[in-house]
Amino acid sequence: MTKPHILQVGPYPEWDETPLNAAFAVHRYFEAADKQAFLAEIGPDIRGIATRGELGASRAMIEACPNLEVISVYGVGYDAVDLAACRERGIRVTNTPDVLTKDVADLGVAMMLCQSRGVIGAETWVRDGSWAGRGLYPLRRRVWGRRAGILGLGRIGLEVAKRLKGFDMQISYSSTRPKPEADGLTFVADPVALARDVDFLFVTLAASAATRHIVGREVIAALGENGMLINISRASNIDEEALLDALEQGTLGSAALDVFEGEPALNPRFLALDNVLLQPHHASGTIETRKAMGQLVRDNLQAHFAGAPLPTPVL
Ligand code: 8YV
Repeated sequence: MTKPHILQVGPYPEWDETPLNAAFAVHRYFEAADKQAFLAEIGPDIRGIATRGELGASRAMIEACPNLEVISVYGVGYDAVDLAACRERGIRVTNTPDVLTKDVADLGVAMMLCQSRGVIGAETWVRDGSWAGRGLYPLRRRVWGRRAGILGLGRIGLEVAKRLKGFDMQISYSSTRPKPEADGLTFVADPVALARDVDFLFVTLAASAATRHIVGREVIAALGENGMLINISRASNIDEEALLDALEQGTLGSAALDVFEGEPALNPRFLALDNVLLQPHHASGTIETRKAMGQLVRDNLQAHFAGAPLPTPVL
């Protein structure tokens, strides 16, 4: 039997490349020098796309593949896949939920701790001789017992809340509606009101056109000069210009960010700031989770081509 032809949008770890190449005829989009010419040549053969959360699949890419049947996303977020283009042609879309939830929550909480206690600066303080030369490291803010807000109480938001309870924090959340599973958490419908009442604001929303810049100037101002914004979702949920202005002017205390507009080429204004912790979009980046994500990407593709139910369908 001939292997289905698939388009691979970005690289995967070696442990995924081998089984992917064994099961499919793989065309590596990311290695093509002339991407348009590459798509024009192999597009008609392509029946599946294997992509990553942040890379997605654009309408142009989808249209260049007239025989496309399925798009399998390595990631829970599928906002970079043009779903309208998929719906028009009945193209199936899958993602990798659940397997990454706890790692993403872990990194969010690690970023909060790291930033609030100044762990990176304190490490430098030891290494550059400041401890011996200048004395004690400047004091930073406590985490336990303070107030946390979670914007978007889905799977990841709930896991963040579970962890924050261990720090005896007062936890509030904003979501489209109150959630029965939000045991011990206070519902605040308005994100501005949520931000006003907390010290740490976690953004754990699934991104969509409706959530674009939901964290705008008002939310950032409400969080204020002692507040910290932690983003482990998508950059589009935050008005980055407003965030940069507030961080530069000190009207927002600090931020801890795993995602950026135009990443990995982030706005250089971030690099000049010392009140922001920068991470390279790796909240799901553990060996265990990435292996499970890669397996699920293949399981979805294989189920589709075998005519079996998709394990984790989006569309
Ligand atoms: C990325 C993600 O897909 O789950 C998501 O939505 O953004 C991530 O897991 C991951 O960084 C791999 O590129």
